[in-house]
Amino acid sequence: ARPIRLTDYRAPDFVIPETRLAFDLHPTQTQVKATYRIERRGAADAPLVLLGERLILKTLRLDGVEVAPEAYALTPECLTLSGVPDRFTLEIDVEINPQDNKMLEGLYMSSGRYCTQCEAEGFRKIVYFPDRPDVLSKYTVRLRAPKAGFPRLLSNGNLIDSGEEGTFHYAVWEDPFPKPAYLFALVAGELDVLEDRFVTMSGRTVDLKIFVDPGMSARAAYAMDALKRSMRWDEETYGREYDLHLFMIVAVRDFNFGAMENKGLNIFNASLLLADAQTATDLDYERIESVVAHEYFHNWSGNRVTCRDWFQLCLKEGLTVFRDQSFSGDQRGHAVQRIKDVKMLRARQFPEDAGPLAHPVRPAAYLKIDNFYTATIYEKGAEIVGMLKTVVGAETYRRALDHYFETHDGTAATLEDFLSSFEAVTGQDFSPWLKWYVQAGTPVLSLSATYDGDTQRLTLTVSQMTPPTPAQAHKAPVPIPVRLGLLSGAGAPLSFRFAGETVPEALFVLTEARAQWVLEDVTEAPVISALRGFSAPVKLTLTEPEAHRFARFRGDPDPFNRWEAAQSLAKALILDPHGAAADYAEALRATLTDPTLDAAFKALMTGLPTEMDLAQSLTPVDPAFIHTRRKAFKAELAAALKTDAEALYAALPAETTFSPDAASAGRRALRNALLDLIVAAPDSDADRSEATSDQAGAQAVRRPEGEAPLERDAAKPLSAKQKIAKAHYHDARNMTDMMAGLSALSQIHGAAYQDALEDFYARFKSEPLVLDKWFAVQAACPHPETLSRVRRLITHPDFDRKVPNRWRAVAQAFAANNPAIFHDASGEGYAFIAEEILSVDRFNPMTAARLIEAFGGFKRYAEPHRGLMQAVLERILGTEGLSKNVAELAGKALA
Ligand code: B3K
Ligand code: ZN
Repeated sequence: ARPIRLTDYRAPDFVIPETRLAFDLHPTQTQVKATYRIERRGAADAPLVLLGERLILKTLRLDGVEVAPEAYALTPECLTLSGVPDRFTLEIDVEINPQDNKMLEGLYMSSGRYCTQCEAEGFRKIVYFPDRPDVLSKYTVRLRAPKAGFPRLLSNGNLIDSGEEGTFHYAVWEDPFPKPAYLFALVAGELDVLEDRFVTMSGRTVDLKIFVDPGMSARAAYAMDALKRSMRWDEETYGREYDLHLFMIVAVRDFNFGAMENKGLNIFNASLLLADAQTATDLDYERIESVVAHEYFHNWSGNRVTCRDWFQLCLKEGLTVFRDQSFSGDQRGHAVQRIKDVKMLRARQFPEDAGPLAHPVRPAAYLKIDNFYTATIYEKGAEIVGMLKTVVGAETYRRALDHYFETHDGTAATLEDFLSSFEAVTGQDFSPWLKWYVQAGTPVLSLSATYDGDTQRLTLTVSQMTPPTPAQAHKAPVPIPVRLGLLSGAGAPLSFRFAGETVPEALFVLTEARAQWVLEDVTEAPVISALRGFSAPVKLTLTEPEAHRFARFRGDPDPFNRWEAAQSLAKALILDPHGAAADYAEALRATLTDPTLDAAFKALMTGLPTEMDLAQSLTPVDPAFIHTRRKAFKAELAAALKTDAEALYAALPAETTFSPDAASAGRRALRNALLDLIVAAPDSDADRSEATSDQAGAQAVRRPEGEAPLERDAAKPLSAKQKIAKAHYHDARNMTDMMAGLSALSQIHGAAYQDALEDFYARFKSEPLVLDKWFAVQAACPHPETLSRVRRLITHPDFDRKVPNRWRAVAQAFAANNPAIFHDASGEGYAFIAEEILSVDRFNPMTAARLIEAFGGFKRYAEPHRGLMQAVLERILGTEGLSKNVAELAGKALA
């Protein structure tokens, strides 16, 4: 297959100002009739090329006259008409089969309902069209279906007509805003609705409707609340008002990813929309809030101003992620939000940028654009917008964005257009920022300091280097904003003079490969607190005594750097085979007992770096060493803090009434983080007998299928921590606490865990979203027995590969969240995931391909992992009938 390249971009030869679609919905034989008004813009002899896949072409009429088969060319991917006039009307009738569509792209059925997913290239699976984002058209859509079973007929825009035809009915929708085909959507079926209203800043009333499975509308209340807050926030923060009279969201169970911003008709994965205390965790609430906001914000950043081509994907995604992160920060607190966002960036984007799948935020070529909905495009893209805001300041940023939205409204724009808006309002040159978009790799920022006590001068020498990445050997410097402050040796803030002013901190921007910054009036040899708030997505190296990190851990006024200091200390101590936890425990004790810090922040401070985080700091990666060392360090930390943790835990009783607000969620997060620490403590002498359960589990891997787990053979008394975890689970009044209890039990393993799993299943077997959690917790359990358990889980009657949520609950949870077992030296974990990828690739390549990432960094691993992972990738790549999606990623991973 030939890659698509950015440099090959050509403006379309034809535009389609008007599109009329008529759907006669049928599970296996849906008839689609399209009528386009077409105008030539390119060369007089350019043929009209329409894209279409898996369509049965019925008729083709040009200006009302049937086109003879010899006048057009048809291939499995396109329909070409030569010698067409400069202006004409084209009518196309096709037939499609939604029920057979298990790739969940185009028009498909989910739980007996019709729904669509068009981004990026799904519209061509509905009807022939120039399916590219720079062809914007005004849509009028007629839907027709039996009244029975399909009482709701929804599409984009406003409902302009509806009526009945015997046992059938129809609805006609008109979207007044020209849009690219990827934003088209329809939904038909039986749905309950939760309704509300929003009055916009100019006084227009917008009807808000959230459609869900019958009986579930109460669970949409939180999403509705989040939607109204998002609408208000975008008005207040960006001056962006909603533009239609109606805004609809539909929840579906079968969805390849999170949600989709179709104009006026967002479609969501039900897992990111439905919530109540009994079925959703605080993390679910948090994600619902941010995804509802994200999709809503796309109405401006993505829909009103869209992308010229898919290479500009980050124009809408990076900007919209930055907007949703700012929103969440305003709703829930910026310090905690920033830490969570950076954790996510480091967990997903940094490894991507350091491995064979590294690509620029604006890639130069692709085989399947689906493969580029990556952490780099989304998260690194958001970081670039954040840096721009940091350097120009909040007020100028707002003016630049106003300029961007006003200048490009109704058009398909590029990243250059985005940067020119900053140039327009500042008069400065922003072209150096383009390097962030076109260069892959995470820059390394090195900092060293010399202090002269006589002159009270601190000289900082800074330099940057971006490592080579595939197809990019040499990198130019990028602009790096560095927020920096100083602390005294005792950990108190230390002001200094810079550029003639005495300041508590300063913002420097490194634009060259190296620079020196001189800080004056520095009254003592300071502790440096650099890159505050993680002011740039770089890896900072700063050689300094351990005591400096402890000083920041204890008292950096910048909460991000306080957390960062703790994390970097923990990382160093865990990876050092002799690292001891005593000092770390002291500093954490001070944090946990500090009354000025909020609970959510303390919860984050209590969490140690994950095994995935640690893997990034060790070459070659030895997953078993990381697992063992982390467990040992955590046990030592937990033992040192046992009394405090238990007292703090007891002082935070479970709340009897549930509120999803940030403060309540923060208290639950802290209580659950304490539980996690408590169960990590080694057993006391009285509980020693329990220690055998680990060994029993290890043997269980080799136990013949169907035999009862060994640990259940003998009824052993529960250890003290098992009792705590068990009580936590059974006393839980909400899903957050229940899952925390279950996951604590999974860490200890043993009979109490198995009992809780059975109890959980019995309670929630008819709640698919909750059952996903039941599968996921088992797949992520770091006990060796999990290797055989995942094989049993895929034979469970509730397991279904065709439902992406359920499949990910096992496959993704295992491959991404269970490094110790996924990387088992036997290679069984790799083999399991390879088989899963290949099974799902047969019908849903987009979803299957995402799991290739699990093998992406194989070259960084020690043997036998490296060789085993390589063999698995080779086996995948050598499989006959492999999709383009999986082939592209597996091929790159091996290159
Ligand atoms: N724009 C969609 C993502 C589409 C993914 C297609 N493979 C959701 C979002 O980012 O808001
Ligand atoms: Zn998005």
